[in-house]
Amino acid sequence: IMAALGLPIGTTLDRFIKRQQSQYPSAVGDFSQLIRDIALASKIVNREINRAGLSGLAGMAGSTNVQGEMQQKLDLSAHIRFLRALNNGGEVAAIVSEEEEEIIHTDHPEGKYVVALDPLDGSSNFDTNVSVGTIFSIYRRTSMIGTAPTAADFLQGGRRQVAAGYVLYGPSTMLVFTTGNGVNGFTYDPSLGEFMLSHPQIQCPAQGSVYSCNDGYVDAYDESVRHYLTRCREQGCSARYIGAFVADFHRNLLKGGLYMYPGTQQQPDGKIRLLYEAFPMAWLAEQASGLAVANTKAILDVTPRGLHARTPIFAGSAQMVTDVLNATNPKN
Ligand code: AHM
Ligand code: MG
Repeated sequence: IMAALGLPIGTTLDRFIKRQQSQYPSAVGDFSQLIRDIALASKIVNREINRAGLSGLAGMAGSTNVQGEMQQKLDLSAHIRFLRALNNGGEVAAIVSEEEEEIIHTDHPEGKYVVALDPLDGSSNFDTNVSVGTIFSIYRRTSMIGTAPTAADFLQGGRRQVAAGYVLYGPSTMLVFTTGNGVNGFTYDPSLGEFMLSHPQIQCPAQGSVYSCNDGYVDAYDESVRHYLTRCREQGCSARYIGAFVADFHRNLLKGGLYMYPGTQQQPDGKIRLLYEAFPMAWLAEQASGLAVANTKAILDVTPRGLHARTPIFAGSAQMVTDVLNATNPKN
């Protein structure tokens, strides 16, 4: 099957990136290298995750493994792996990570890009060997090359992303990303050490029969959201909630469904972070013909008010997102 960019299923990520770059004659390859760096870091994190039950990485930070070495919590270790790979690559001038309050400056102020990152999302799943993920979002910096990037480089808004995606460490490890020409999914072949194109041009079904939210919090949701959920149940929808955004989003992207983390009285902005969770996932959703909204507008049009700002989110199948949006804003 000729799929994305005229390349067949089974094409390596590397070839795919080369083909993509060849479409932009002026491209010098920095961006391609950046995607490779992310793939490399995710392979290393994948290896650690696979061995974590044995190596003691599943433990809390400060715990000691069998060799008596101090262990890092896996989310911290994933954070370090990504920082290192992105720093070594040289294309990235600064990074924002869920694991650190401040902007992290690399050794490469000449880098053209900045990256926002959740190195290990859903890490509360980790102790029990359930799926986790990495989420990333890339911008071309607006500050002058050669200087230290500032918050403004990261706060450009979701529509200014130049690439975004996630890695799902599940039964298979997958890299799913967009550069604004649709969404492509690559499955990791551990025997080759390569990501292979497996899900070209992913399209999210317009209608789905799954909703994903933390049912334990439903009483705290807005009445309109509760009504919408009641209607979902009456229509025979299933509930599926892994508690790892990447895993829940990925299932709904492929099969159709709605992921939501609404705001509540106590937490009007919910839990999901704009820069490295909501923006990248929202762009992926839109690129796959789905939608992602906050309370009244597209997530991608939300103005980020801080590096770690949060947003309510409803993301997935276009029809379901539209329905929940209409339920919450009946005058729309
Ligand atoms: P994290 O970045 O601290 O892991 O939090 C984000 C995670 C998402 O992966 C998941 O969808 C959500 O938090 C689950 O939260 P809750 O336990 O409140 O349902
Ligand atoms: Mg997270």
